Amino acid sequence: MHPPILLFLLLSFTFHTYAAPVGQGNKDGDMDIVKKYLDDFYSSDPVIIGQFKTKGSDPMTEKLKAMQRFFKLKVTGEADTETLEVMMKARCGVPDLGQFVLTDGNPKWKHTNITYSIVNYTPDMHHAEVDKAIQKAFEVWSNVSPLTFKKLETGTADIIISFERRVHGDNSPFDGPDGILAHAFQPGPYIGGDAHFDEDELWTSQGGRGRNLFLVAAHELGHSLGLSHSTDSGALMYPTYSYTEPSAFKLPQDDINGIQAIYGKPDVAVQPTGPTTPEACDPRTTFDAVTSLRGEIMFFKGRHFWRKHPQLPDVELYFISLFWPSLPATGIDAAYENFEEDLVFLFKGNKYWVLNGYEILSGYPRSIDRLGFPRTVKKIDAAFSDPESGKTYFFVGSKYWRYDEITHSMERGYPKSIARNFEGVGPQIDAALYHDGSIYFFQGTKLIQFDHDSKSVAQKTQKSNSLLNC
Ligand code: E1S
Ligand code: CA
Ligand code: ZN
Ligand code: ZN
Repeated sequence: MHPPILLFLLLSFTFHTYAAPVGQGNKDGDMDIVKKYLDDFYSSDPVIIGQFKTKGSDPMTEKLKAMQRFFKLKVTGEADTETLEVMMKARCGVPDLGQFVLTDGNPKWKHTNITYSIVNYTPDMHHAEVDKAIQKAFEVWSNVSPLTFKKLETGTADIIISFERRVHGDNSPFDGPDGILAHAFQPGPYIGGDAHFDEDELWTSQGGRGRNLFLVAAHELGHSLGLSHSTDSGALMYPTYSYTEPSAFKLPQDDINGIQAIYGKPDVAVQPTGPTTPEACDPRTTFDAVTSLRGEIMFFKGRHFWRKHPQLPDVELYFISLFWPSLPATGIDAAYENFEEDLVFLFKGNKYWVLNGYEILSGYPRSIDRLGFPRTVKKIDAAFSDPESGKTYFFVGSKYWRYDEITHSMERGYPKSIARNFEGVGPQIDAALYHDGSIYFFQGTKLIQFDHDSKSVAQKTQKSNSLLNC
C-alpha cells in the first residue's frame, strides 16, 4: 500500500514508535495514544488536513476522522479498536497527512525522461562504485515503469544527488552516524526529487559493516518519484533499512504496484512481477517447512519464516537472510529439531545445515548422502523427529525413510510407503512437525494431525495455518 504523500516539507520530524501493547479497555491509555498520534502525524492546523477535512465538531474528532479516511477505516470519529490497531503499528516519523495535503493532488513527474546528477562523492567508495550503485538504483524503478533516467554531467537535473552532513540548508539536518541514513524530496521543482545521503554513514557496495548505497538509494529514489512509506514489511519502501544481497535484489510487488499506480506499466510484452510478503492468516497459505526450535515453532515460506512462541498470541515474520545470511535466501525444503542434541536441521536440495539455536554450525552445508540417502534422492519434502524413540522420519514423494539419531544411521528396510504406514496422509507432504505428542502434516492448505500411538489420523479438518493463531 502506498499512499502518495509529501515528504519533508515540514520543518523537522522526530522518531516515535508505538509498539508497546495497550491494555484492553484501558480508555485513558488509549486516549493518550490517540492524542499523541494525532498531534504527531496529523498536524495541529486543521486547514492542513485539506481534502480530508470535515466540518463541525472539535478539532480532535476532525483529525481522527481525517486519519480514518486516510487509512480507509470506518469514519466514526471515535477511537475504536480498528483505529487503535493502526495507530499502534510501529512506524517511522514521517507524517501521513500533515504533509500529504500541502500539495494539490499527488506529486509526480509530468515527464517520463527524467534526468539526474551526482554533485559530490563519498570518500567511502570509488567514484565508479558510487555511479554504479546509483545507476542500479534507478534501474530498479525504470525496469517496472515507463520512466527512463539519464545522468547529466552539466546543467540542472531533475533529481540532484549529494552527500551531506549535519545542517545542510534544507531544514532537515542529518544526525551523525546511524539514525537517519538519507532523505529525499517528493517530485517537484528546485529541491523537489533531490536525494541527500548522510556523509557520516559508512557507505559500501557490499554487506557487512556500513550501509549499502544501492539499497538506500533505491529506497530514496522511490521517494524522489512520489512514493511514500509502505506498511508491507517486505517492501523496499518499508521505513527501515535491512540488508539483502544486492545482486539477488528483486523489487517487491508492493513497490511495483506503488510506482505503477503513479506512472503506469512499462511498455514491454512480459510484465515484470516481484516477490510478495506472505500473510500468515490467508486461508490459501501453504508452507515449505515447519520445525520446533527450543519451544518455539518456525514456519518457513519463500524468503520468510514466521516464529511462534507457544505462550504469546502474536507471530513474528522475518526474512530468512536476516537470521542466517549464509543460508539459501529462499525455499527451505524441510526442517526438524533433534531434541536429543538440541540441534535443528534445515534441508534444501541435496544439502543440509545444522543450527545450534540461531547459530549455523561450521562445516555446513553437507550433502544428504552423508545421512545415508541414495544419490537418487534430490530433495526432501518434509521431516520430523520423534523425541521418544529418537527416530527421524524423512518424507520424499510417496515414500519415507527413517534415521536413528542414537546410532547416527539410516535404518534398514527403507524407504517405505507413506500411504501404508501413515494412513490418510500424503503423498506429497509439504512439511511435518512433531509438537505436543502429535505429528502434524502440512499438505497444501490442509493440516493433518496424526496420532503416533494409535497410528491414525486424529484430526483432518484443520487449516495449515491453524497453529499460527489465525
Ligand atoms: C532509512 N530513514 C532512513 O534513513 C527517513 N530514519 C528518510 C527516509 O528518519 O527515506 O525514510 C529516518 C532509509 C531507508 C529505509 C529503508 C533505506 C530499505 C528497505 C528495504 S533497504 C532492502 C531494503 C531501506 C533503505 C529516515
Ligand atoms: Ca545518520
Ligand atoms: Zn537534506
Ligand atoms: Zn523512506
